[in-house]
Amino acid sequence: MTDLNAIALRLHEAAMTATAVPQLEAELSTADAYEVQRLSIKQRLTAGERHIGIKMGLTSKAKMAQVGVNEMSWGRLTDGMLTEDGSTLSRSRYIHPRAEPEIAFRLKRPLEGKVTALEAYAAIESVAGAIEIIDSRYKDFKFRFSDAVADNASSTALVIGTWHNPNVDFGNLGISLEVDGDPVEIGSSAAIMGHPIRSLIAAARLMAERGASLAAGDIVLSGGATAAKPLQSGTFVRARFEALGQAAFLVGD
Ligand code: OOG
Ligand code: MG
Repeated sequence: MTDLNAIALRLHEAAMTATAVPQLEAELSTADAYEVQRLSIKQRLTAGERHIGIKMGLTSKAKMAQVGVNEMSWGRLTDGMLTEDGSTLSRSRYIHPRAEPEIAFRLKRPLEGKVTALEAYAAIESVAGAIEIIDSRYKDFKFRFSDAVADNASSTALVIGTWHNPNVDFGNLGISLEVDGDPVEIGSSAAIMGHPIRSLIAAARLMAERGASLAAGDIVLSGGATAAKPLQSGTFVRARFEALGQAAFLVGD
């Protein structure tokens, strides 16, 4: 029998010490991979961090192509991962961090299982442009679907821009990711499953398969609209979003 707790502890340790680990030897079942994820994030919750929502993974073609995995996943977000907009992120706390522009939702109602687009819209309190910082704990950022699920879908930090009223039409907004003012990735929120609302609907459905659901107050990250960009110390990373403003951070040592 695979010791899921041992794998969870290994991945948690890797995240806390910014040390890459080899890819898992045996391929976990999807159920086991989500259980490892739960057990690993439990370490953070036991240490005092608070669950704040979830992140969707691989909801755009650009993201799937970058990591060679074609299946959507989700991971758990804690308040320890929140980085204030405009602040400095310390590069040395991570292994090989990358930034990607995303749409963030904050919910005012729970969402569980199979929901319609209308129900998903009705649950949104506010919407924002965001940057997710991902940092696979596996060597060379290489993984299979189940490895990444166990590793909390590579989540490590998030920066959220100003929250907006959800009546902004966020289906096809221009997005650019800049490093030191130069656009390095250009895209649209439509790259996220054709429309980011579909990512929120998928979040409720995929979570239900694991006995989980979204609560009022939860944040949901849509998944990256473009490929992710590796972070270099001393640079300024900003994502600009049509109609939603921007989110930004400095990469420190
Ligand atoms: C997996 C996580 C994917 C996204 O936005 O698609 C993800 C990875 O690329 O490491 O966060
Ligand atoms: Mg992401």
